[in-house]
Amino acid sequence: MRESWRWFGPNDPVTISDIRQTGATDIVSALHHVPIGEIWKIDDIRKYKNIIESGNKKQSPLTWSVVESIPVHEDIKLGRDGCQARIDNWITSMENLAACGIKTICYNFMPVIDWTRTDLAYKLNTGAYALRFDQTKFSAFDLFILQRPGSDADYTETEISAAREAYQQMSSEECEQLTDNIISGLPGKMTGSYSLEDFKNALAQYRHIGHAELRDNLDRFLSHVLPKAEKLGVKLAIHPDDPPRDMFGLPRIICTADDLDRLFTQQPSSANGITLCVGTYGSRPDNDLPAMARRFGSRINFAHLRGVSRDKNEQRSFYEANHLDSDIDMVSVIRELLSEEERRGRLGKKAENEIFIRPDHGHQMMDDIGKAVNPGYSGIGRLKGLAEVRGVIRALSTQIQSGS
Ligand code: DNO
Repeated sequence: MRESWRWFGPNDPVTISDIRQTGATDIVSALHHVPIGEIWKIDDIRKYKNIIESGNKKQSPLTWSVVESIPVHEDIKLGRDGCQARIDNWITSMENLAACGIKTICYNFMPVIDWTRTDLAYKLNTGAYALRFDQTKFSAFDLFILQRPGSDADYTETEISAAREAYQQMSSEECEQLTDNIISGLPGKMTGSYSLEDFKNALAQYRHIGHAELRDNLDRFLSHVLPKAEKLGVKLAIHPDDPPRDMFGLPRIICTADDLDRLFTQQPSSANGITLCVGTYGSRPDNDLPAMARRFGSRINFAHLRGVSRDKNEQRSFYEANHLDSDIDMVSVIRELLSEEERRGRLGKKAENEIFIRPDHGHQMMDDIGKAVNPGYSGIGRLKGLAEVRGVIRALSTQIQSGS
């Protein structure tokens, strides 16, 4: 298991020296400044890698090992004429990364929006702040703020009246904040940030794209990317759609174990793999995370170890809980990941196949409260998450080694 940490680049308030103190050994990052769809040049990658690794001789070393993410241009997801040039650019970026030794690449195939939350500072009873997705607030945004044409067909009468009530109770500042949270693009954004009008237009482009069409477009993308990845020894890691279900009338196709089965049936290449984002998959009650970790073990190239706590009466709403105390049995998930590594070891490929894990979306707590942070990516909360998860890994590894 390789402990990694996401770093958003030189402007990230959590610095490389801070990260060294966490005990993580690997960095997860991206060239966030390169416009989506353009090539990541080798010189830029080297420069960036150098910022991360230049202190390695004197200090405990950090290696840029995982890319999260090379964004996939909307033209590719839409299967537009001319998208081949965008696919070629994506491949060139992958080749350039591989030439610099960076061979694990996370990406996603969510149309228009990336991960989405309604609250970025949801106060917990501990006094810390968490991220939250509230289905009623989300519907209120879709129906009454965005006023997406046709949106009422996606909700029941009861949902519409609950959303109307929530909307009527929101102040104009709250409406603005909600709009901002949903459409302005969270950190590490893989999509643009939109005005309400642009956002509506972006959604409208998918009018004729259903699940089948989007899957075909993913297939087309992968059928070009995977053969090259195999040759380069690059491992891809598709991130699930977060939250894992259709939103704004857009199809979302990486949400469940069935979706993953379909993905690997269509594209069996050994380079085709996943990011097991435990929190994302876990925000659906029908995803059994330890079972998924077991079933897709050989395909897991990267894991985000965080948990969510779903609302009792509305299972689509959740907040991001402590890493070990959520609706997900994290200890069992970690046990599955360790067994997978052991299996790889028996096949003689442990070293090159260790699974990169990272803590994800920590709480904003203690000295981080009141600081400008990237939502979900403040230092102390993630440090707590990493420390907890590390303890579990250590304890389970000892048990596994001693055969108990
Ligand atoms: C959120 C992240 C996502 C993720 C992308 C992967 O914190 O998990 O932004 O990086 O969806 O492509």
